[in-house]
Amino acid sequence: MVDASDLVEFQRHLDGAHHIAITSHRSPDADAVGTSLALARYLRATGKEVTCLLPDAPDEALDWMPGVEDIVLFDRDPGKAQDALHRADVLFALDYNGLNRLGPMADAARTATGAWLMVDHHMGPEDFPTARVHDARCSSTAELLWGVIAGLGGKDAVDATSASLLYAGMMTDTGSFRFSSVSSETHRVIAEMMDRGLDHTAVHEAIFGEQSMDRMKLHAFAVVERMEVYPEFQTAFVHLTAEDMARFHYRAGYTEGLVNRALGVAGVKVAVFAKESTDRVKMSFRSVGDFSVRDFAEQHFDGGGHHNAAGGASTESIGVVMARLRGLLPEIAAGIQAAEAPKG
Ligand SMILES: [Mn+2]
Repeated sequence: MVDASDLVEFQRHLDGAHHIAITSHRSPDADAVGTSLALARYLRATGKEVTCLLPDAPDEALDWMPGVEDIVLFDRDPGKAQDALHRADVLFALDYNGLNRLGPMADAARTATGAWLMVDHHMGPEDFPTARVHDARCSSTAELLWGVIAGLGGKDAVDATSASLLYAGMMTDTGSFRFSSVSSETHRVIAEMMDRGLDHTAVHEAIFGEQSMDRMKLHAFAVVERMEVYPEFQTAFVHLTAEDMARFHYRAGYTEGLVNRALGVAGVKVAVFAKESTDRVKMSFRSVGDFSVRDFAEQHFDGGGHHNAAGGASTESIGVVMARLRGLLPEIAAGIQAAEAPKG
């Protein structure tokens, strides 16, 4: 929920701003991109000049989002990105709360002189922003951003297109509305989106409906050849090597959802997906129920995130990471048991 007092500062900074930069995290997901584009649409409707900036490209499943082609990508056009960052009177940080989440764009962002405004739902926000709307219990940045726009008096500027952008963030960040972060407020916001002409079927279809043959084969390969299920520990792992991904002509976003396949195995309460990337092994953690993958990721893999959905990374080899995960199985199982034990 958005507190009206949080928005007084937002309004004050926006009133005096001409150039606004909207930024979000590297490997941007639907919540990051959808909120960036929806906020840009609202601010432009109020007469501002807005540039959306991302460290790198969103995955192909978001190609349908109106305006995505105009986003300035730091890794493709660093000069243009730097200009926009430095020219901005106000900079938004959406769906992240630490500048290191900008990866290669972080240094340029640190030297920006405008006022930072944050809207985010991850744990442990840094204090670089001048003002922020932050709620770690909220389903998504999209849900929070609706509260921000409504609070600033911009409800009428949210049309069917903006509604679809916000809905995409809410839908994907909640695993299609099944995570415990979903509240009655989440559904009230969706009701508002539907009143504005949201075509929720079209959004779902655009994101999950169609996929390339390469992606489908990569998922099939991962499930058949690279999934390890440990029923006695209620845990499943999936991993992909760089070679695996090259074999199926990997593109950004291809591995989206793989961790949920592991989590979907009957009896599995904790799932981990690990993949080799250029300089490190990247990991996604998911759980159902009371076991906190955020704590687990933080403790063992320099990660963080949410209670049921977290990320992490390691500079060890994929082989070492997988061996370490297997070694942690008893600890995970004990954690699941402890989390499920009756309290008090
Ligand atoms: Mn998010």
